[in-house]
Amino acid sequence: MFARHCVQRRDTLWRQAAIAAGRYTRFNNGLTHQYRALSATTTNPPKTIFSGIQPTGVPHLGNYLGALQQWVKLQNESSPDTTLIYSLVDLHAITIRQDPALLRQWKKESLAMLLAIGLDPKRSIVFHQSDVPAHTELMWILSCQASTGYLGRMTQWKDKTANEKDGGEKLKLGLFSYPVLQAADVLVHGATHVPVGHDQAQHLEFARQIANGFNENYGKDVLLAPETLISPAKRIMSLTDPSTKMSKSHPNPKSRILLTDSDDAIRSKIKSAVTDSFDGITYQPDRRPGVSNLLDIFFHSGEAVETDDQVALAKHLEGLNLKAVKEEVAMAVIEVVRPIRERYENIVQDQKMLDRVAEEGKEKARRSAEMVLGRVRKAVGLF
Ligand code: AQP
Repeated sequence: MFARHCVQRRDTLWRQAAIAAGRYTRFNNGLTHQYRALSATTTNPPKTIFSGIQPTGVPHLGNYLGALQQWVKLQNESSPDTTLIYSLVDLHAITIRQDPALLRQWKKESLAMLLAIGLDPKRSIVFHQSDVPAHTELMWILSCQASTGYLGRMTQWKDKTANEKDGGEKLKLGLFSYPVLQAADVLVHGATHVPVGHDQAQHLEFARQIANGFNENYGKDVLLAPETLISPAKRIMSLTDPSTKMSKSHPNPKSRILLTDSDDAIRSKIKSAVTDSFDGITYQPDRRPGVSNLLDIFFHSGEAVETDDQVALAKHLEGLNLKAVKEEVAMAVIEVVRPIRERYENIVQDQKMLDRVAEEGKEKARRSAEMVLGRVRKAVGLF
């Protein structure tokens, strides 16, 4: 009875939030098997999808296959009453010192890139995180609940502090506490589902725990613990060091394929990707990380590949040598990147349109965040 009551209450809250944000746009599309769970029937409450990307440079193939591609898929395949909110998380970007002029430029370019990959600002709310102060206000309130012990055990924090020799003098508070901001990003919009790459799964678990802890403390169903949607392309690895993930900030530009790379650049980066000297083509991520990463990239890069999984793909490529496999992989990646790059080159020139999209996104995202923040303020006694 109690559970049923909660479901109905959430249903109403989601609907109210969706109406407040003007989310009942008509949208027409079929659903793939993978995200069938997200199709709202008349009996299910509407879903809210939220995700973000840091504007710290041109997104790479790992960002695309691990996250952005899913954002577009969700946009195109979700039921009409699903709300989609995608943020350029510039406040996360400054947890590491950024050149202000460069950050400004990256913000603009990243917005253009989100449109180039296929996000439609009429259907999805696309906005800069710092345009919506509710994110930071909720972060502060949640910071007063968050355990420093839990934050200190986060893998990314431990990785970043592992080699620290001067007692943490150089480590900044923002880098330690950004999972709280990430939790606020998601919770303030009442997100039900968060599509991310595997590296973000632990942070999402933290967001769920903080939401449940908050609700326990305040005895109310104020925050909603979201589900994590891990993309099928969980973790695309660096081309030069396949033991680490492909990343925007890696010092070696050959380690990643950018969504703005030319066909030749893609061919050359894949050609020089680190592999091994074992015979044949096999999918063994532990033993053959480089070759397996190329198979992952190939498998997730195209509908042309008609195999069930990467092991089957390796079998399919059995007769080829590594050079020929790299050429195949490069062709598949070029097919993915080329149309995005071409759209991007046009969109990034249109400053007026980009300003308008950012402004509209800001207004919609502010409205979307109002309801949860209002409930939280009331729950903790701020009004
Ligand atoms: N290599 C990857 N494979 C699969 N998914 C990935 N993601 C990032 N790298 C990979 C997913 O992309 C989304 C946006 O990531 P982000 O920009 O917010 O931050 P990040 O995870 O720190 O990405 P980078 O590219 O490595 O940036 P830097 O170098 O600036 O830290 C997330 O959903 C992430 O999971």
